Amino acid sequence: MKPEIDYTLYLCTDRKVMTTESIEDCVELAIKGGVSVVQLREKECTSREFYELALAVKEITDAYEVPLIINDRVDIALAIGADGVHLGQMDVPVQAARNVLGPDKIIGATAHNIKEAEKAWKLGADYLGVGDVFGTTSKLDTSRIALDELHIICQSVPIPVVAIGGVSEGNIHKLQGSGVAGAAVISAVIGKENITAAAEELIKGFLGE
Ligand code: 3NM
Repeated sequence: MKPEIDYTLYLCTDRKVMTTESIEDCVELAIKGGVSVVQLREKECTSREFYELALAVKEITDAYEVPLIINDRVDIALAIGADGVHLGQMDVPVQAARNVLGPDKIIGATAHNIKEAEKAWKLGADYLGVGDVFGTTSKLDTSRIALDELHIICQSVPIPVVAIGGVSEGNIHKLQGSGVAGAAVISAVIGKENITAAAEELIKGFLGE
């Protein structure tokens, strides 16, 4: 059965940004702060390294019962028994991933506008990552999306939408009322000295506490 995912605080990993020695450490510290879903995002390692890292991270996410999503790589998601995969516009199409992964895996897709969002939903995506909402410094090839457009996307698709790009403790409250199911972050969690506290603060900000 497809897992129910709480998207409130969605962590994407990035070894260039993290303040810990290892990805495993930053994932565990972030989960302790309340991160509700983890995406393992590796851009520069071999397939073997990615596979082995994914297995190691899965031990942690399993121990805390937090879902694990693999970025880009349908094969690695399948090989390690991850909960799903996240696909960008340059990755294999959603329906091709669905053919490989079957009905029970989560497939997330990146969308930068309403057209891409509706297309991904119609092709069978389970959730959308929509950005760049606040101006990221962690990814180069992004373009900003206005909060108004984010809101329209949330109203246009019946699947959860997660806002991404430059989300921080100082701006996460602006997502309230937009209709998003959560916020996806890299630097505002794993780029901080106290990763656990950073995650806790973001959740409070998102929930308006
Ligand atoms: N995708 P940070 S922005 C992975 O706009 C990613 O599609 C984006 O990192 C998009 O929280 C982004 O440090 C990086 O800004 C998010």
